[in-house]
Amino acid sequence: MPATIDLQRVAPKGVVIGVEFPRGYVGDESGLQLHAKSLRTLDERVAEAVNLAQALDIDVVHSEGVNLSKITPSTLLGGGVVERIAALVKEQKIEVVFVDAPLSPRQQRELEVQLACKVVDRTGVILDIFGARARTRAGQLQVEVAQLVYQQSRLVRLWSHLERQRGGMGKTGGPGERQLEIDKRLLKARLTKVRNELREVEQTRGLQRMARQKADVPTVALVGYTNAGKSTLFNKLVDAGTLMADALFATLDPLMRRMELPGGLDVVLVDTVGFISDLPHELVEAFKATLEEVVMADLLLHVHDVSSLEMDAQNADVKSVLGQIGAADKRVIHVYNKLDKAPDAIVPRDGVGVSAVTGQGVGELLEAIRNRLQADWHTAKVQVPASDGRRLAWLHAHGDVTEQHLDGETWTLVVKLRAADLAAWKQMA
Ligand SMILES: Nc1nc2c(ncn2[C@@H]2O[C@H](COP(=O)(O)OP(=O)(O)OP(=O)(O)O)[C@@H](O)[C@H]2O)c(=O)[nH]1
Ligand SMILES: [Mg+2]
Repeated sequence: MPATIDLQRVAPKGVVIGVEFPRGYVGDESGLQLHAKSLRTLDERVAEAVNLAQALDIDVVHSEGVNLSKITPSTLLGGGVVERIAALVKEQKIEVVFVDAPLSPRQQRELEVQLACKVVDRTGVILDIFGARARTRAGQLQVEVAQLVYQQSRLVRLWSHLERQRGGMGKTGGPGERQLEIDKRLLKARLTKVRNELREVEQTRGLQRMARQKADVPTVALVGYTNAGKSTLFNKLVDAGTLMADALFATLDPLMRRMELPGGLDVVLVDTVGFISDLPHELVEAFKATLEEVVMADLLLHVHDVSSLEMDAQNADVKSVLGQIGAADKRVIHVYNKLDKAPDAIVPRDGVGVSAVTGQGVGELLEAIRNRLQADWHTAKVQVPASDGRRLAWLHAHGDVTEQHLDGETWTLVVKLRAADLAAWKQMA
């Protein structure tokens, strides 16, 4: 997988620069668009950028926020800032400078020349994090597509895997063809190959999803800002062995477990990638497929971190991504997590307060999931002869039996059924 930053190396020294754009600025001549104004202050965004850099094992020795009064087209940052950072790079032997903004290919190259070190922008960093954390084939392929598309515009360096493949491709290009043209062709070929493979993987996933739908197993997807505690809660709920880490994006790919809710309702629980502010649009595109599980889910659990000072801004970011992938109108339960860390937090009435670590509130959450999934089910009181094992078994398999008692030779049951199952039951009777 192509990576902007070499993860094999031990903690390269880095500098992080947050950027405040001039008022009213919406993009530059290269067509790069800024995302909607963040609710975060410059300081908060710098802190988040430092977290991103650390997630890539960069040893951040300096970070700062820069207020741009005007845009310098060639380098984005003004000459004074560039000079100052260049001195720091030299003095501290900095290997990488992370500018937390969209840089045009030209700006990135020019900054690399003037700072005399590697320069990465927000999209590049997030792509690398996603790439490092991808755990399923589909996730890896999606990140690679996004990376290839990103690199197509900048081709600043060649990747080893492309070079390796070059050997097998025979003679590329006529004499005098520029290296850049060859690179572009290799890149395009690779993109086609990865996209094809991705299509195959997605087809399989689609088939699996259809099988689940046919079996009437509802899907419940955990969504939320990165680090909200989704994977921890997922584990608490299903006791599955998901990777957990106090790092950004510990989960990249949807991870699914089938589980039984108290009362016997089977669901598939899906853990998903953490959302983040200003998700590069390349990634929103690439992840539409991964997030398809979210789009197709019967119910979303939107996990919030009540201990975070940024809960409101994160909430807005998650809602914005849900809107972008077409999942804004899903049924959702708001889950307010990490109550153990913020015991005085006020849990909004529409939500459930939990601690994924201590297990507080988890029983209530399971109950809420079941109630929401069954909100449009019908409750029926039915009587079945005790000898009719077939129909009794059918009821238990398709419905949620909440009461039952045997009176002589007849079972009386109170059972919740989907509308379609109730109709089927009536046909059988
Ligand atoms: N104190 C406390 N810590 C929690 C709780 N839930 C999660 N954490 C911690 O928060 C950190 C992030 O948890 P994860 O479950 O990895 O978060 P996530 O939402 O899956 O993160 P991404 O996969 O990166 O989006 C870990 O260090 C957890 O131990 C909680 O209820 N209380
Ligand atoms: Mg996770």
